[in-house]
Amino acid sequence: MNERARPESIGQSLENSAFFMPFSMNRQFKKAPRLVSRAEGIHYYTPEGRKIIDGTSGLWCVNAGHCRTAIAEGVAKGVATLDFAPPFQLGHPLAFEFADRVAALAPEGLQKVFFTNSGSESVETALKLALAYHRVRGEGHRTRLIGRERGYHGVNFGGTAVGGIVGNRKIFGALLAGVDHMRHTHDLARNAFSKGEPKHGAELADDLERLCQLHDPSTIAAVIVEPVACSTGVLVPPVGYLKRLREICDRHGILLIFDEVITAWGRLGEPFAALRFKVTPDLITTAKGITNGTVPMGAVLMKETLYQAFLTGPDTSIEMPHGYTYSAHPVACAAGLATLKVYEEEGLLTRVKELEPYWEAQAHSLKGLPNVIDIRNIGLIAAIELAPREGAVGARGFEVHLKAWERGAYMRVTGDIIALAPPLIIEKPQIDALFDCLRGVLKEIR
Ligand code: PXG
Repeated sequence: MNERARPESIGQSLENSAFFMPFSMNRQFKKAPRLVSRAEGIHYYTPEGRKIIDGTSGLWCVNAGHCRTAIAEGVAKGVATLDFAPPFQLGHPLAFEFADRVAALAPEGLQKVFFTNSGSESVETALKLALAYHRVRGEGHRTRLIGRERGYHGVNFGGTAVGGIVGNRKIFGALLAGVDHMRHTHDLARNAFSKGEPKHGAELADDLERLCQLHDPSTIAAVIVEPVACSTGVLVPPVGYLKRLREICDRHGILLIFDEVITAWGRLGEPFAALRFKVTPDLITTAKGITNGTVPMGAVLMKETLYQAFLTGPDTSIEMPHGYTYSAHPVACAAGLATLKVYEEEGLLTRVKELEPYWEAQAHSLKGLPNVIDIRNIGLIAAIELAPREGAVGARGFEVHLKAWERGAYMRVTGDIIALAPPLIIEKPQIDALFDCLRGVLKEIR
């Protein structure tokens, strides 16, 4: 057995490790690490060889399942052929090919693609594009950005500012000026145990109208929302809510950005959630499943009209002073192209349509178990919300996370909400196994 495979040596060595783990309880984790060293299909394997069902597709990104040979081969070939190419004033064919392939899957009209390396960078890019778009059209007075409570838009300054998670914001100072937030849509009193889109709450979109009246709509550049807010516990939009947001934005000349870092790439049974909800935003941010999580990459899709607005200067001017060293990285493009091939060959971008009724029924079969106060679902996503323990919000949820791990399943937990979103290749017996594991845990904990 090699050093890496010995759990007790890992436990000892990690307590003084140099690795500052992101979004983690470093001290607690390093004392009792949970490690994975291999993955295949819908499973992770621990160094000691335990098989773990991946209930959250890694971090909502491994939509085609782990270690897909075709993607690994695409990446290997890509890195051996062209390891890097500067994206500024130079090109490589895969970037153009991949952008066209992504645009072909996008909602009608969103035909231009700007590449980034993560969801956070996609969000920053979209916010900057929105501000710049208004400015080049002579509407530089539109400087405000509107997000929503309980929204998650990554961790850079813009995304943290438009995001609506107090714990992610409060220790980082004033963030961006000119940002405001709409109310979130979570309403257990009216919508608990909804299947799919909840019935009540379309009128919550009118909170945008309130902000328009407060600030004057001519000062607002863009509104950013996740079609389904996943990180804060799977908040499914009420019927008609997104359409109403679109109408208010149209009325006031405000750009609508859908943050589809999670909801794209088949998670809701369509390449993009915008297609499922039949609401077309002006910009879409995405990442994660774009390369099946294998190589970091993100993208911003925008309406052709936005792109055209930047083409007004002389031919010799740089239209958009924005971009990253690794925008359209050739290895990421190779990974993306190989990923799309797998998605298309296996019908994964629409497979969830077939799975969803079964998934929904299994999720809701947990109703009535101790402490379960809500179950909600859409696409291949489900959340089980537990009542918090008195004086210890999140303790029960975290215990579920740990106990599920012991029983052989990995599930993300936010506070007392368990979020499930397995790879889209999952089969029905595996769905049963995932929910059986959770059922066992929920019966066990107090
Ligand atoms: N927007 C949305 C909607 C996201 O879900 C980001 C932006 C940022 O993406 P990057 O690639 O910069 O992390 C995300 C990321 C969770 C979880 O457990 C969710 C995310 C990241 C980590 C954990 O819910 N989403």
